[in-house]
Formats: sequence, C-alpha cells, structure tokens
Amino acid sequence: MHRNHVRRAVVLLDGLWDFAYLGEVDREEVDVAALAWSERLPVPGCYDAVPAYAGARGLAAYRTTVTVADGTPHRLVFEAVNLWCRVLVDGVEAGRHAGGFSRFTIDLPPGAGDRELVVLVDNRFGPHTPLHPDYADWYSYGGIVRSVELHRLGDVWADALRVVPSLDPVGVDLTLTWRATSSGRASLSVAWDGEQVLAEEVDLDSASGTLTRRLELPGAAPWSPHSPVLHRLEVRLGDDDMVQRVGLRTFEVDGPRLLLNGEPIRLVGFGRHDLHPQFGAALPLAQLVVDAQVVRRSGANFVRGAHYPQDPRWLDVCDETGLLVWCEALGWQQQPQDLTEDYLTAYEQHLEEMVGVAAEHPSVVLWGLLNEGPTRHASVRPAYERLIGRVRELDPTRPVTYASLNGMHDRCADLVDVVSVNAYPGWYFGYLDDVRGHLDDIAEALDGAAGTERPLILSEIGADAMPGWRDDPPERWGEDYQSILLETVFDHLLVQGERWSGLSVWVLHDFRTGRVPERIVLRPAGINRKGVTDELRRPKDAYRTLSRLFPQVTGA
Ligand code: ADA
Repeated sequence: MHRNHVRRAVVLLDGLWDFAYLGEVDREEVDVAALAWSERLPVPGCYDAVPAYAGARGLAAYRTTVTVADGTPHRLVFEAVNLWCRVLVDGVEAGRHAGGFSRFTIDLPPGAGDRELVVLVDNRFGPHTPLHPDYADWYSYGGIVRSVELHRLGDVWADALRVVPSLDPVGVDLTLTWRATSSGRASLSVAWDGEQVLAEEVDLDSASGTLTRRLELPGAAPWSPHSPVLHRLEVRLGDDDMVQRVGLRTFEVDGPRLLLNGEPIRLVGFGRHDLHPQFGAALPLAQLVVDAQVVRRSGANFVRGAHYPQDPRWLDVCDETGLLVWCEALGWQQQPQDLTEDYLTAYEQHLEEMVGVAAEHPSVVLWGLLNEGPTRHASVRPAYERLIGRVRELDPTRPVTYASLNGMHDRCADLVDVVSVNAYPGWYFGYLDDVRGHLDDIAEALDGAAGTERPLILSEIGADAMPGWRDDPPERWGEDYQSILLETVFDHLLVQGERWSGLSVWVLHDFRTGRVPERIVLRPAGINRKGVTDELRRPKDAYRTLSRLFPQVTGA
C-alpha cells in the first residue's frame, strides 16, 4: 500500500518462506542448523490458519534469504509477528520481540552477500508474552502476520517523521528524527504535493537528533469523512527520505463534545477485529478494502480497532475512505494483579510501537488502551496514570480513552479525555425494555465518576445473532432480536438523546473466539456471533437496519 520511502532502497520480503512446525519445544534451545524445512508457507500469514496446523500452539520456524549488496547498514522491518519471535541472521541471534500486532525493527549484523534469515515464532501464551492474556474473546493466531521489509539505511537516514496539522492557520508542524553514522552536513528538502517548499543545508553533528519545521499551507484542502483529501509530504535528508500522506484535520474535546475541524461530530460505527476465517489475523488487502466498504456503506463514520493495533494497511484504507479510527493498544480484561512492573514496562514499549506507526494516519483520532481493564479498583489508578501519561507524551494531539467494563462503578474515568463504556443490557442481562434505563444510569454514574461532563462513547453493545435465525416473538440469538436491540440503542442515544458522542456497535463481523472450555460454550461453534455481518461479511438484518439509521446522524 502506501510506501514511506521512494529514494531509500526497500525490499519487500513477502512471499513463500521455508517453514517448519516445531511444536512443544524450548524456544531458547533450537538448533537452527539441524531444522528440516518441510514445506513453504506465505509471509504474511498465520501458520495456525492453514489446515495442517489449525489450532496448534507451539514454536514454528520461517526461513528466507536476503541479499545485501554492500556493507552499508541494513535494517529489517517487521510489521507484526504474533505472539513472540527470535530473529537469527546466518545462524546468530540478531534480535527478538515479544508481543504481536506492532512494528519492530532489527538491524542486520554487518556483512554482505546472501544472508540466511530465520525467524522462530511462538504462538504459546506465557510469561514471554506478558501482554497477551491466555484467554481473550478472539482467536490469537500465530505467525509472521504482517509484511517484512529490508531497508538500506546509508550514512544518514530519516528514522521517524511526525506531522501535526493545524487548520487556523492551515499548515503542518514537522518533526524529523534522523540518525547518522558520522557527523557532517546534509541537504534537507520538503515537497508538498510534489512542489518543493523548503530546501536548506543542515548540520548533523551527532549520531542522532531531531529537526522541526513549520509549513504554512494556505488554501490546502482539509481532510474529513465527507472529503478525505490526502496530501503528499516528501521529506528528503541526504540520500534518504520519508514520505507521508497527510490529512489536514483537527480533532478535539470541547466539554462534553467532540470537534472535528472545529465542528461538533458524533462518532457512529462498529468495533472491528483484524480477523477472517480463511486468513486468521493476516488479512489480504482485498479483504481490508471489503471491510472498509462494509463500514462505509452503512453510513458509519467510525470504527474501533479492537483490541490491539490493527494492520497499518487497514489504517491506510481508513485514511482513504474517510473513517475515523479509535486505535487501541492490546488488552483484554486484565485484573489488578496483572498490572505488574514487568507488564507496565512491556505495555509502555507496546504503546510506543503503536503510536509510532498509527500517528501518521489522519483517520486515527483516538488512542484507546486496556479494553475492560480493572478500573473499578482505585488501586490501579497509578498504573493507569502512568500508561495514559505515556500515551500523552508520545502524542499530545489525540484524546485518550479506554473501554470500561464498569460503567456503574468506574474509579478511573477522570483520568481520560473521553469516557467510554462497554455494556450489554438486553444480552448478558435484562430485557429489551431495560436497555434505555440502564444506559441512562451508566451515563449518570460515569459523569459522576469523571467529575465533569466529558465526551461519552458507548464503545460496545450488541447481541449474538445466528445468521438466518428468526423467531416470533423475536428472542436472543435471532437476527430480528439483534436488529431491534441495536435500533433501540441508536434511537435512544443518538436520535432522541444528546448526551452521547459516539457509539461503536459490537461488532462488524462474526469472529472465532479463544479455545477455553468454560468460555467457548457461550459461543456456538466457537464463533462470537455479535457481528452485524457473518464471518464472511454477509449482512444480517441488523446491518440493514443500521444502514437505514446511521446516515441520520452522520449525514453520509
Ligand atoms: C467484551 C469484550 C469483547 C467482546 C464482548 C462479547 O465486552 O470487550 O471483546 O467479545 O465482550 O461479545 O461478549
């Protein structure tokens, strides 16, 4: 999809790699030279999404060869490996990474010619993957699940580019982080939509640093869901470059309201998993485009990426289609005792990785963390303050939220910019007639907990529906019941009511859940059926109903 470099030599390593499934072996004690490479599997891909290893939890090995022309520094960029990996180059460990769903890099050890690259991938849960709960309500697939690239870095290179847009006056603030192998002068130039707007010489007198510049761009068109205009920003430093697509938009909290480009907006859409029955967590681009169309055609303007940082190509598609995205760090129903120092340290790194990737997308307007965490316990406030504080340091421009499980008893709502809550009246408890009252009670309780009225988002609500099942009168598990419940919620919160700033229906599509006996019995055939479409994105009644309703609020 979108390429971040035009001048830098980047080789996409996607394709068929040698593969060996090793199973229950010690991940630290593998004799890589002795491995029997029995077959070839695709990268990106999930090894437990192919029939031969369906449901497997164990170690696997992937191998390919990269060719390095000369001795200049080279770097491997992994968009995500789930859930843990060790990377060996010519038989020697070059790096490792714990935690899926986020980009990391590993520098190639010096050398030239053909280099053997082996990636040992583990999809088992355990202390080596502190951020992955051993049960979550989605199936945790393993593998090299997103693209891999080899970058030639040269003597000077652009390491990161942060672009902060403003609309009054129209412009962007750029922060370029650079690195160099030796000090000296380099040329810096910036082009906006192909036209050079800055050119100068800069002193690079250390191994790394940052350059900040402001570009005034009078008349440049803004980005919005109705008109998702993307501009092209190209920054060159020496022989290297960094290219970004920039959407000029602002997103702010104003008391209880959200403002997009200075105008009040209500967020209406779905929670979404990066999952598909055929591809596991490694969706092809064609499927990402389908997902965006399904969201857009309903009239939605919002999608919550649950419950981990989603594929950057998905964010590319959202940038292009004009969807507003809640980008969420990994987490699922942690308990107070889970928030250990090791966990929080790993989480901070994960947040850095998430923000580093997603901050370049104009579609991303909100940071979320720790879905349904232990926020009913005041004892976790220091941990939440630390993590929320870290997100704000990494990106002060986007509001922070978390999806609370504890609407009536939350003790941390005052720590976030936007208060969000998951609630299942009419599904896990109560009847349709109870839904409105319960949501009103939650809003009141959360306003009390937050101390002031902040934007309020219903980040999950829904009901399972078996595709094709209907009953008279409508009852749980029927498409008709799901449709009526969601219509009731939408009408109450967003047509009749004014207090709520957003709704993300749980969930866009049905999806496979984790294999834990006491939980899977609540999920017929192992599938969470709260999708408004089935696993293949075929619409249920609720999708059609919402497609009639959403445009009333979004104007789509
Ligand atoms: C939780 C959770 C989701 C989802 C939902 C459900 O609230 O946040 O991951 O699976 O439950 O369907 O029960």
